[in-house]
Amino acid sequence: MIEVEKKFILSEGDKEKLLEGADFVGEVKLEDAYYDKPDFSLIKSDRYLRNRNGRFELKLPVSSEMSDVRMDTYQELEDDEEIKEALGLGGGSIEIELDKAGYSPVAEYSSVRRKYKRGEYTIDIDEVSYGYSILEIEVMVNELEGVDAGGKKILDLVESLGLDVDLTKDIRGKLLEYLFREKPDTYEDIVKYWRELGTTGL
Ligand code: V4E
Repeated sequence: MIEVEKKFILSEGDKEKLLEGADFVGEVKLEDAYYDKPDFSLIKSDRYLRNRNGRFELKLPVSSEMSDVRMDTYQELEDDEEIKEALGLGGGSIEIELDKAGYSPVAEYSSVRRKYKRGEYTIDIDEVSYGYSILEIEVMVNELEGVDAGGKKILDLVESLGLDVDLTKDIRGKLLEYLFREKPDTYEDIVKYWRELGTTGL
């Protein structure tokens, strides 16, 4: 299965519309520390290594054909051995190998995530420790349906509810908002690099 997700910042009224008839699944606290090298080469290459609640996760991009609306489609590795292999690291513990290769934490924050289920859609509402709130709609599709089918499902839901969002405009997720606030020069450097590649609408 492939997970397709899109982030939104919604008004309270639109949040209510979206959550109408949805089931509350639960609340979790997420403690995130993102790792990179001093030149931010991992993030620039659209790969994201984080320690979430004590476990390492590596997000790797899955390509999408959609052009005017950016969807987040990533494969996630959660096994330390697989992560080390994907990053070309040696065989010691992941902490030691990351340190040896020059990776260190570049962003740390926590979030409270409230999860809801509305039919086939999962809705996450995150309240972030540095004062930010963001909502994510997520749908699972199988490999045969493809990434674009998931994107279309999300757009169909947003359009059928008449939510007041500009789908062609990208917004900053939690990591990008953190860098925007705390490391503005780094943020500009990364986004400039992505703009040249055409991989972000920011
Ligand atoms: C994919 C991506 C990033 C990864 C971190 O995303 P974030 O929204 O901060 O994380 P979170 O906690 O919601 O992850 P989840 O729990 O869903 O796994 S940071 C930047 N990107 C790529 C990207 C891009 N190129 N352009 C735009 C506008 N947004 C994101």
